[in-house]
Amino acid sequence: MKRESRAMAGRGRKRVARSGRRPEGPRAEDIRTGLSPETIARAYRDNLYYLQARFPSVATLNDQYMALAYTVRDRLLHRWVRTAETYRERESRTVGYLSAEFLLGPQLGLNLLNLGIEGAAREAMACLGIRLEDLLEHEEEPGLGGGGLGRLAACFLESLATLEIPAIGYGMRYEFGIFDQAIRDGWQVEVTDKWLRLGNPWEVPRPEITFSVPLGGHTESYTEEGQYRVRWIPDRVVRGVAYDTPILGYRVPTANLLRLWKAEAVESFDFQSFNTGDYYGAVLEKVVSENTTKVLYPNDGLPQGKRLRLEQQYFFACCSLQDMIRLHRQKGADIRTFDRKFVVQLNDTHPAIAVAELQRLLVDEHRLGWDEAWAITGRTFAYTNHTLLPEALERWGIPLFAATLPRHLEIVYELNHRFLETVRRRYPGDGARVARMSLIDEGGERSIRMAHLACLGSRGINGVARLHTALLQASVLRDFHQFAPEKFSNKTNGISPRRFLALSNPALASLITEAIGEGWMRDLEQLRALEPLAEQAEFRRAWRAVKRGNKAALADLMRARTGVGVDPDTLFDVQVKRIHEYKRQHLNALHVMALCYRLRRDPGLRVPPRTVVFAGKAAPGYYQAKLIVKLINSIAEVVNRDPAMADRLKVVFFPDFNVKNAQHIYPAADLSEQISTAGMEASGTGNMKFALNGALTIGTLDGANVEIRERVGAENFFRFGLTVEELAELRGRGYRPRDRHEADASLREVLDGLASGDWACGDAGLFEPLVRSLLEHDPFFVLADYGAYVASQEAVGQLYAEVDAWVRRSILNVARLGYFSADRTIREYCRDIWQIERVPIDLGGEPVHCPEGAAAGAA
Ligand code: NBG
Repeated sequence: MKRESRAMAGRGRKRVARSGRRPEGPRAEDIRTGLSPETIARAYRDNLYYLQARFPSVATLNDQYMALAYTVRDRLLHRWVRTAETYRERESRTVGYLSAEFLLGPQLGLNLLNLGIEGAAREAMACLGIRLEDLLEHEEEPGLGGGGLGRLAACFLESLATLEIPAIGYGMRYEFGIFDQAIRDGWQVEVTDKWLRLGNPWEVPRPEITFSVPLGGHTESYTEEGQYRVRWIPDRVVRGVAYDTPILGYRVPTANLLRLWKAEAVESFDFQSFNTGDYYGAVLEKVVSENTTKVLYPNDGLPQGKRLRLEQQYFFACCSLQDMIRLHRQKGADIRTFDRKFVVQLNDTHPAIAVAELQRLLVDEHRLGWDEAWAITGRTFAYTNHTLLPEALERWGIPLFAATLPRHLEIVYELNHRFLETVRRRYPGDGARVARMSLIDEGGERSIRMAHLACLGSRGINGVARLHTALLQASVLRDFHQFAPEKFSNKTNGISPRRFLALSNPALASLITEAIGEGWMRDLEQLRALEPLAEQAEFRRAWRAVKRGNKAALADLMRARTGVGVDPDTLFDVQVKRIHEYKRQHLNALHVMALCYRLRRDPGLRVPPRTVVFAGKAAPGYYQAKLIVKLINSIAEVVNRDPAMADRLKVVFFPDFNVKNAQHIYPAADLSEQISTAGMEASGTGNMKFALNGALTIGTLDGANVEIRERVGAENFFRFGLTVEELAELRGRGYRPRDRHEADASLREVLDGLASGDWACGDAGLFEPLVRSLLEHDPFFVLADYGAYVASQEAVGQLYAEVDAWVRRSILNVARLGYFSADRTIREYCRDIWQIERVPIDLGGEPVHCPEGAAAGAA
């Protein structure tokens, strides 16, 4: 049936071709590529019947969603095939973006937006009695990432496609993504994320694109034509199978490839075992092999020293490199020119093993000499560091590494030997430096420093915000920076304005577009044109109405999810991100408790009513973070039940923070909490998402906050807290958190209340570990910044009461945020690191998006 409809579409095309001109009147659209509402409706019905074997009167919401998703996917495939063809013909230089995580978020809405058929699809669905919104809400997002790092990778892919840059994203197709978070009795409970349960309409499996990944075993040396060679005899082989997802650019024909690897057994069923009655043994290999991509490690910014994690990293690096080599050699190119075709970006150290793997492939498999191979390897890679936290820098213990990757261990030793020779020559007699720079950490259990391997193998090394890059060069990678300063640069992160403004906040997007045109969607700096409008009362009124509407929508959603009702006219004070002590959700919590005490004491206190919203997942093994989740929920219990707080203070923990929920939260925030300890947050990107949606920031001078404040203007940003230098000085002097407790009555009241069980139904022991950590060590300087934070919150309250002044600042924040577009970041990577240029795709005269007017009532 399917074939028939395709053939019919083909016949139509042939007729046009033979007569040499198109039929008169509106062109007969291809059911798989046409963009008009009629064609979309026809294609939807076709998919429902022939792909899903369903008919409308029995179709479930999921069937409907799938039918529309397939309809949209067809339109992507068309662009995707043209893109792939063009890159192949032109042998375009391509970036391979290697990332253990791609936190894509829901696909349908963004693809409709980027195709320019949101209105047409809405109309098509309406004709069939279906609300597009219901389908969008139904979609389950691929949870293939845990936090900022994975989401950054997803924004980058979207920008790369929008900028028409040849790129392939490479990662893993985890069967279970980041866990879903449920809250029971105030505690986080992790629920398996079965995102593939109902099928994934966006991916195309490629069973014919597979690579073998050897693991374990030992090595043997031999001589071949007088050359010393090494052979790796693994004791296990896993197979990687490609699953492809098209990534469409905004209103351009470019659709790039995201290729995710799934691990499979080479032999999934052993008949010998089965025949001898060993039914378990018959499928053992399948079970063990598939474990490799079973689950995403949910540890944003924390290391995970598990064997499986090392296998995952090697698995996807190995498949991805083999695939790039295959693509490079498709047209007979020499392996020696590999680095002219591909530049490989390492997104943090998770794929850093690729450095040793490429060297192995070139030397052992492609028979190049060591030096020649190393020259190619060193020109291929570039490395982005995403964290300074020493405990988050990846290392692999030598015994584990040797047992898993025996050949790579030899390669690492050889690389290290040669590298340290050059270090010794450069710095004669400086043994301490040699030990510091070594790829091997000799202290304690000997381990491999993956960041050092990444640096050694890369021609470009970058941090993700100006402050972070400076600190990187001064601390964690100081020796490497001194050794090769020319390799270092900063690339301040950015976000996709399509997803995080146009799609998430359609009301604000339309207001902006009405005022300044739609050019901002591909050139975010154009938002500057909003600046003068901040002075127009009419525009401010409209701006405020949009925010009010978004807050009302979030209030409804929060009531549905948590049962807590909140008033959209209160100040929405929001902190959403992974739960981590350095991000200091507990600092925010202390302020809420203090505010509650004050309001109880002084019912006439003139501060604007607040709704404090938290959301975020804690790593399952991170006890203190989970206790912070419990603390927030306990505070919410107390505050929301207290009649004295009614209409004055509410606290909500919004469960299961993910991209989909985030898209409802950012547009509704008045105040964005970016309160990490200075020097700890590499960049942050939530800070940009809030500000782009008109929230004002309360924040420390950390990560990209520094640059955001500079751009929006210090007067439009609530800055507080110690700077990196002040903290260093305080550390040097000897920080005694107990002194703060002594000196500050408000802090005393809050911490003593917490310790005495005031916030835990009298259970004094519950939050004792938190209180003790704060009083005894306070490694993240919560108490040191407490006073300044409370004072800054006071200033927030005062300004919020002056409605006009607040709205004016909100507009200015948005107007000046253009720099933080991921498009700008990607342009910088292209120019400074990748040396890649755009390759426009020609769709042969077909419209790239739905022409104006074709979709009456388009949003
Ligand atoms: C995170 C940082 C964030 C940063 C993102 C993206 C890791 C290791 N790092 O501050 O903590 O915004 O990376 O660069 O997840």
